[in-house]
Amino acid sequence: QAFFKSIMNAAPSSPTKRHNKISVVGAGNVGMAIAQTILTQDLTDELALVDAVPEKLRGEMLDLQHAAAFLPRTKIQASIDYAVTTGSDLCIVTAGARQINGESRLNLLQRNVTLFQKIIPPLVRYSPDTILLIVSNPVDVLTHVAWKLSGFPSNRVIGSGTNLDSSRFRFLIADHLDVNAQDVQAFIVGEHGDSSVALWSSISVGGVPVLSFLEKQQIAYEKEMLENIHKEVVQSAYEVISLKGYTSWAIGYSVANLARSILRDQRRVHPVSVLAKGFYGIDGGEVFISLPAQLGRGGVLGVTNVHLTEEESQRLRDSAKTILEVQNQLAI
Ligand code: 6V0
Repeated sequence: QAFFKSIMNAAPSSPTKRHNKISVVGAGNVGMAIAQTILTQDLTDELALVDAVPEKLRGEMLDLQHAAAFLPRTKIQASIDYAVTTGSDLCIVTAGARQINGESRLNLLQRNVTLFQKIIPPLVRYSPDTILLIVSNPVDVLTHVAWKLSGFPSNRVIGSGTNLDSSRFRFLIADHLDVNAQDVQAFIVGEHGDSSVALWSSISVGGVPVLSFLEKQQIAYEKEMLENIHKEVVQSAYEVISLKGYTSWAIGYSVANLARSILRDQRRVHPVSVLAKGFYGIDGGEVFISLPAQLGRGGVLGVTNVHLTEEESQRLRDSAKTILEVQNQLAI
């Protein structure tokens, strides 16, 4: 305080921007990549980390705090006690059980459901107005589980979904056409996983629709080439995991990008997992699946009415069916 004695009569500083708090549950590879991207991008005033392993959690907290001299000012806290998340505007869940050798995907999922039964209720209790952003896999089913456990309206429960798949897709298209990935508008929708759907009909680069441009110019393109780009997107997570053991940086940037749209009310459109019942002919149950959705301070503000070809909407409905089949086998 002594440092400031001479200017103590100055008008008290009034905060001009809203105070934000983000909590990240799960301080593993993905949670920490998200945390560090959020910090470097100055997206929050407070960051709370929660994990089940106290030593690792404290180690991660200290390691980030020690970077304070190089970062925008952010209060960083961590605890195994959910009280640390009190008053969060956004809670990001990345906690997940690891697959045991020979374990079925369904068994792993059931274990993650049990985990969510411990995680979601305290988050809701300490931050009743928060927005939940689910990242743990299988993300679409677990977003549905989180929605059920939270009792929140569906606009406040979002899954990171195919936001990452779409950025991989944009990178590959940009690489192929030798343009900037930020100029490529392209969406992968549906399940975050093997049955995802590439929306070829709506891809544009700098506002130019790609497929109709190629057709008008009579530039031959092979449907197979397009399918291969999509296959590469589906394979890319497996490839990164087989090479480095997990994925982290791209999911970190992708989730920070969602956090920015939500907390700064950017109203941008992202392919994320939302309650999709009734959209694009998806019926037969309450299912969370990725659709291009507008995100802002209220969470999901709407789903865009993008034109889908008959083949694309059929694939989307099939993708929803795949998720529902898994979901229906779960005990929540
Ligand atoms: P990790 O490195 O094993 O981290 C998981 C963390 O969760 C660990 O630190 C655990 O201690 C912690 N944890 C376990 N149980 C609890 C609990 N009850 N409460 C709090 N914390 C707990 O895994 P990693 O970080 O690599 O992946 C986390 C999850 O993200 C997995 O389910 C991945 O499949 C998923 N991903 C989702 C992606 C997406 O696009 N949606 C992308 C990448 C990974």
